[in-house]
Parts: sequence; structure tokens; C-alpha cells
Amino acid sequence: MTSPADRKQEQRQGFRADDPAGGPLTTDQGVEVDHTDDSLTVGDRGPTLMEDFHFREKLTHFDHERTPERVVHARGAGAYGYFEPYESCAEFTRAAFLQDPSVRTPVFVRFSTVQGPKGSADTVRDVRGFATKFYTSEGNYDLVGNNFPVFFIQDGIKFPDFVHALKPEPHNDIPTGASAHDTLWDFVSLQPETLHAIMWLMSDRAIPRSYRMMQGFGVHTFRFVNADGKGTFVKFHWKPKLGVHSLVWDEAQECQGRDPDFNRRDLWDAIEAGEYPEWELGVQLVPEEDEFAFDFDLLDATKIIPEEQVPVRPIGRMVLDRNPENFFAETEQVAFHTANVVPGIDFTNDPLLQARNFSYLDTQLIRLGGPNFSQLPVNHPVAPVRTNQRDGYHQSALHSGTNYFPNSLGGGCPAHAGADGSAYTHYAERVDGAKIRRRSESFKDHHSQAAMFWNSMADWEKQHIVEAFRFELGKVGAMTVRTRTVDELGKVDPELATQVAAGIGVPAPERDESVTHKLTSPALSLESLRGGGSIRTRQIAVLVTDGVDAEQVTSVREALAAEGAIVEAIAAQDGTVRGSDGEEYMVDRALPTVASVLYDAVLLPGGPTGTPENGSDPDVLRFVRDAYRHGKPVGALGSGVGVLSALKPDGLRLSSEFHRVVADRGVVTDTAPGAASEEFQRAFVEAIGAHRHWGRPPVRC
Ligand code: HDE
Repeated sequence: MTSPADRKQEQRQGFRADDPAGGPLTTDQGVEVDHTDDSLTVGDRGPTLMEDFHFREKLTHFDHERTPERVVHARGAGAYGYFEPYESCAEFTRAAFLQDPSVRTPVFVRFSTVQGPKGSADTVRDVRGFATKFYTSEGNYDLVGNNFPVFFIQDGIKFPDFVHALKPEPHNDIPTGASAHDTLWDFVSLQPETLHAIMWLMSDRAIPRSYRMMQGFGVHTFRFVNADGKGTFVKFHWKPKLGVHSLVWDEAQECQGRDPDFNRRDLWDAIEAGEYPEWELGVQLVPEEDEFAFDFDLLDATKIIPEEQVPVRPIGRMVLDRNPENFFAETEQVAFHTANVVPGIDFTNDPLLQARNFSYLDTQLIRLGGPNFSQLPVNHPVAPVRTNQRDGYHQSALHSGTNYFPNSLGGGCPAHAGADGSAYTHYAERVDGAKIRRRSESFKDHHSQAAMFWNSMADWEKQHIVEAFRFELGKVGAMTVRTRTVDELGKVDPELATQVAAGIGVPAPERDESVTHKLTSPALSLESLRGGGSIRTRQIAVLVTDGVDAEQVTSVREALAAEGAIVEAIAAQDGTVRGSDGEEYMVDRALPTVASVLYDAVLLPGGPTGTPENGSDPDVLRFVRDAYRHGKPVGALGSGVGVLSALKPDGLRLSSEFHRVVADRGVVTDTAPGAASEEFQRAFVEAIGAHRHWGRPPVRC
């Protein structure tokens, strides 16, 4: 029997265009072609003939192979998978896919960056989109979220202004995939509702290590509706099983050049390797009676409900286990829409959400060229579709019968859904008021939660935020904009403003002693989101050379592989190296083709690589120095410890004759020769599990 999760895959097979018999090349009309390398000309050197229909068809198709990219979220990567609830959520929602733990619902997820075009780099400082299409038995449900729980504006009417300010500047189309420019900060400094999301943007959340290691949020307050018609406010959270991890800014920038596809490659490779990424879906539920129980408005998308106030209740899990077959057909043509809801899930009057409910379909009509894009394989529901919609560009279905309602000639079909409660019914919210164009007073506090985010950060997170502000504002040409932004930051936290100002050549705002936002939410710090120290799928570089201590490499390799990490041996050239035992060992990558920023940790085994003379090999030194500077775990064994000493990290404790295995701020060393001890292995695995290590002394070489 087909499991419901397979239905989408079966349906996709029906759309396959490959000829299983592998017949010869044809034209679009099915006429066989025996020559596609030369056009039809008059003689050897004569003009090309119009009648060469194969040539014209080939070029014409090519000329039309681009569709407009998304106006935002242009660059993305997607995957298929499934969702299964842990238990029935019937108490809160009648949504069929949230009822039965034995039913898996197929999904397609697209992750994206926002600012840059389709060809921009992955590791830019930006929000990441996290959009999920659930192909439920009751129709498609789209949860179109981001990896931040708050947005930059409160009302969708400001979206074009915000995006115009964020996008490359109109006169020169600069910068690509970056927010560090005048127009964005001009807007931010004049529109303080942006401040909370801006705090997130300046934090390490904006440079995720992997799509597999970031949270997702529905952002808006939505509404669950149960079978009795009772509503409950709901906020959606995706929590990654591998924990939430980020890059550091210097590393993220280098990654943009070393591997612009860093995040999409990571997702693709993990799925191909059977390391299926997994997230838990959680909900924060607020009874309707408590709508006004908060000191912010639930309809304001620039606010979170602190998890300490309303805990996140896990309701199911999602696994991504299949890469798309065709990027354009699936990841590019997928169309998400906040208004794609199923019975049991409804909207609130959040003015940002209301605007989105208009915008997505509208933009897709032009991006996908007409109203029939729900027929595309990736968009097609697994639930039956029976409409009276016909015609239009790209209609590919053969409809028969009538196309209006009511009808008698078509036997009255499709009829209205029956009284069995399976149809979508809009929540009967009572609404009453005068027509006004005015921001609600309840939306006017723009600083408390921005400050709450700041207050909740660990020291190293605060430092990264200050550095990010200095980087971004340091690239702003207009000093007035720099000053105005810092003034705004003063209303969030005077210390933050002072520190930022000190780096960008503007005066710190006068301290306003009345600014004392005390809120905190420990759940916001990356410190609380490490995911249990798993090192699964972490990429570990082992620097090897001829004469490397084979026992050490093998022992650590085995220990790391047993924990699910991916270990790669890197040498000056591809091919093999001869170990200290005389055996040949395969090299996975040549040093010139990789860089430290592509790895999570580095190991320096003993052998010639590690001797102080060879330790000064500039490429090896650079590799280790970068890993060290970026807070990555560094392991060194035997004479490998010499490379670390050559970097002169004053004040860092390293292994010596007296202290064999030493772990200091993620640098794990053991000068003993021979196989790595269990103590070393444990300490190194633990260091990798902690992801990054801060407060290291600078290296002097
Ligand atoms: Fe979007 N957004 N958005 N957005 N958004 C689009 O839809 C829009 C907002 C998000 O992988 C567009 O098909 C408006 C919040 C994601 O295909 C467009 C407003 C959140 C994606 C659009 C917002 C998002 C989009 C561009 C303010 C997080 C990528 C192309 C009212 C909760 C989906 C398209 C994908 C894409 C409009 C704000 C998430 C133009 C008007 C808040 C993940 O329709």
C-alpha cells in the first residue's frame, strides 16, 4: 500500500519527461534529428537558411529560457520530505494533517536568502526564508516563514518601501546580497519599527552555518480552529534537530568566494548522503480570551511571544529526504502563498499577513506566466482538484464538461462540498469599526523587544552584534544616517549605541537614563540552542603529508566517523600520501582547492606537517590560523602541536610533557606519539559538539 507520504512522489513520476527507451534526439514536434552541430547553410560558407526549423526551434527555446526571478527570496534551495504529528491536535485544530501520528504528509521546503539575486552567494548577512508546502489530504497548506521570528515592518503597505531600501541602490545596482549600504540604513533610522528585526539581522542568526541548523518561524500570529469552531491563536516554530549554529562574519565573507553555494551544497550533500535533516514543529498557543494579556499586540509581527511566557509545545516533526530532480521545474517554479490554508488553520488581522495574502498570488501570476501554475508538478496538490477555472496561459489539463455553477448539463458537478464539515469555513470573527488609515497605538513600542533581544545575548553574541553594526554602518556614506541610526540604538540600549558609535566615527548619543529595558528571554541566545552537542555531518579537515603519523589519523578518523562526522584528509596535492607505517593513504582534497572556512574543525596529526619547520608552511598555517580565529575546534597530536605553537597563541594552554591531553577554549592537544588516546578523542568530539569557542587569545603569527 502507498503511504500518503509517497503520493507526492508517485504523482511526480507521472510528470517525468524522460524517454525510458532512450530513443534518438527529436524536435519539439517529435521529428527525429540526426545532426545538431551545424545549421543548414548554402554551401560550406554560405548564409544560414530560414527553413532550418531545428536550428530556429533550438535558439528560440533558449532565448526564452528565463522567467523573472522572485522580487525577494530569489536565491533558494529546496527539498522534499514528510511531516508527521506526534499526537492528535484535535483539541485546537481540525486540520487533517495534524490529527494522526501514523499519517505522513508529503512536504516541499524552500530555503532562501532575501536581498540578493538568484546568482548571489549563500553566506551573506540576510534573513533566510523557510517556506514549507504541506501536500495534505485536504489540499495544500503553505507555512511561508523565515529564520527570524519577527519582521522589519508592521504593515504590508510599507513592504515596497522596505524592499526598495534594502535592494541594491537604483542608480548602480550595488550592493549585491548585502544590507551594508546607505538606503537601507536611511530607512531603518527613520522607521524604528525595524529595530527589533535589525537586531536579529546584526546577530549571528543572519549567517547560519547550514539550512539544516537554523530555526524557522511562521512570524505572524495565526489561528487554529477546532471542529467545534473554537479558535486559538498560534505561532509556529521549527526547531532543527542538529541545533542552531552560525558562522562568524569574517568566515561568512570568505565563504562567499570560496564556495558561493555553501548552504545549498550542504543541504544537497546531506540528503544525498542519507543524513536527512529534521525539524520539530512547535506551537505557542494562546486562548482567544488572552488576546490582550500581553504588553504588546499579538497582531504586531515585530514582536515575539517570549517562550518563557508561553512555552513552545512540540507537535510533530519534519524530515527532508529527497532532493529535487530538476532545479528549475521544482525549486524555481514552486509557488508558496500564505493564503494556501486548509480547514482548521485561519488568519488573524495582522496587517502584514493580510498584505501577504494578496501579494504572493499576485506576484506568481507574472513570475509563472498566468493563472495555471498550480498544475506544475511541484505545486500540484495530492488532494483532488475540481474547479470551474479553465483556459489561460499554460493550461495543460484536458477539462471536459461544463465550467460554471450552477449547471444541469454537467450533472451539477462539481457540486458544493457537503455538510460533512470537510469544506473550508472562514472563522466567523466579529469585526466592527470605522475605516481609518492609522497605526494602532498598541503597535507603538519599538524598543522594548529589541532591547530584550540584546539583553538576552551572551557576551560573545553582543560583541558580534556590535561588530556587525560597525561593519554595516561603516559602509554607509552619509554621516547623518550613521548618527541617526546610533541615536535610535540609544533608545534600545545606551551601551550598545556607545559601542557602535565608537567604531564608526560619530558621537555617542547622550545617555538617556530613562532607557532601562529590563526584559530578557534566555531562549533567544544561541547558547541555549546547541542541540545536545551532536557532531553529525560536521566537516572535519585532517591536514596530512608524507610521513604523517598513520595511527593518529586512523584513530581520530574512526572516533569522529563513529559520531557521524565527515572527515576529509587534505594534503598539498591530490592522490595519496605515504603514512609513517609505509602504507599509501588517499587524499580527499588538495589544499589549494579548499579553505578552512569550508570546515567545522581541523586536526593536525603528528608527522612532517607538524614539525615546526614545516609548520611554517604558509598554506597550513593560514588554514589553522583561520580555524582558530573563527573559534573552530582545533585538535593537534604529537608534533602537530608544533604548528599551533608556531602561531604563538599567547596564554593558550597546550599539551606538554607534564600535561598530556589539554583542552583550552576548543583547542585540544596531546604531544604523545602513537594512536590518539580516548581522552583526546572525547575532548575533541566535545569541542566540535560545542561548535565554536570564544575568548581565545589572538595569534601573533
Ligand atoms: Fe514574503 N514574499 N512578503 N515574507 N516571502 C515573497 O513571493 C511579501 C514576509 C517569504 O521560497 C514573494 O513568490 C510581502 C514575511 C518567503 O518561494 C512576495 C510581505 C515573511 C518567501 C512576498 C512579505 C516572508 C517570500 C516573492 C509583507 C516571513 C520565499 C516571490 C507584507 C514570515 C518563498 C514570491 C519561496 C516571498 C511578499 C513579508 C517570507 C513578493 C508583501 C513577514 C520565505 O510575494
